[in-house]
Amino acid sequence: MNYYKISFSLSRIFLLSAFTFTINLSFAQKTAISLKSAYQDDFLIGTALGTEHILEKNEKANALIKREFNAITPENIMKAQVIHPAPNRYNFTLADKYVEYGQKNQMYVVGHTLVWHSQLPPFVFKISNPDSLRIFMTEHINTVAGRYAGKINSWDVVNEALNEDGSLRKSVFLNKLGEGYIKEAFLLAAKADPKAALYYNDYNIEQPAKRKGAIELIKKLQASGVKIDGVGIQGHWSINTLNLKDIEDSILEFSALGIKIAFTELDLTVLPNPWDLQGADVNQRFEEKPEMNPYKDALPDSVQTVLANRYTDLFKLFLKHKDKISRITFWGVDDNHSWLNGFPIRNRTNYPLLFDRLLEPKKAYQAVLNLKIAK
Ligand code: 9MR
Repeated sequence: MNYYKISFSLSRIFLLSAFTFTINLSFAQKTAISLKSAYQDDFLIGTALGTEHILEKNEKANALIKREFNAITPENIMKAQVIHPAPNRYNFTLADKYVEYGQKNQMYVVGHTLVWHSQLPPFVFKISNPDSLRIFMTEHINTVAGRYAGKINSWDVVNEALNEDGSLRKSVFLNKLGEGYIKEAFLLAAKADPKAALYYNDYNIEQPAKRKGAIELIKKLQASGVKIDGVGIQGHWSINTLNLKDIEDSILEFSALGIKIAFTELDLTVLPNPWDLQGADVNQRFEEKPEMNPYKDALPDSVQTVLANRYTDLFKLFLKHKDKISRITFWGVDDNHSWLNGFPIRNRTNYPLLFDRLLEPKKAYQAVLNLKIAK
């Protein structure tokens, strides 16, 4: 082979590999440019929207939401306190916009939440007799779920009805209506919006005692003929205490009930938690101290890596059980928009999500995406 032939063959090899590289690149770009496209055959990928997102105030955030997510949950604006502030008075402005936003962007629209002991309008706590509370709950579900019937894909019908030991939380609903209120709520929701998938949603229900309580609750509902389509495991976890075994056991046990599992409010706190506080009981708040806010200016690369690794572990598990999982929703769009900057200690700088404060993807984002690109 003379010099020309060799160089011709070499350049062919070079061209060919450059071509293959281009093909690979465009394949990766086409199939995995975003979370929602990377995971399109597995489960929905959602985010919680705040008012600023629903009103499309920030162009970059808006583009990010549309690019990355195919499911949305309203972080606060459908809670009774906001949507039903006074007897017979409803405030649908933001909820209407939220539902429109989901529809115009072909997103899976979640309703959050119909019955919750927290973020209730003050008048509910003044109701003294059971009949009036029942009327409130009935009208609330009929009006809210009824208004968006056919437009909401799934409702968190009852939120956080359990204590950590698996017993029923002594909420205003349990105290006045007895445990039947949960069944009543599901029946009302099914009637008001027959097409919506109906979920029970709670935090820490991956942990054994509370999980047992949730399973009992769901079994009772099923035994009485109530439609329940899924369970929402919120997923407010920590990079230091993430318990994959509990999560996997929960996926298996809940799925054995014949319902879907959604991870509805996923975030991983990176901040110290000396009281071993877990979950999302919004009544727990603690003192602000500088040592409790160690990453005030930036997240060190080492912690960034731990966060990425924890998310990798989680998404590997989710993929392993993708047939049982309907949706993974992050509780916020970016680190700046996270309730964990204010809970359980106010004014901290937390980094629990996949996008940073400048709305740029973090190492954890790439890690979650890589699980799909690498295949
Ligand atoms: O993220 C929400 C935060 O902005 C509110 O102040 C808080 C009030 O209760 O609720 C937060 O969302 C909660 C969700 O609705 C239910 N599960 C726990 C979430 C975190 O507290």
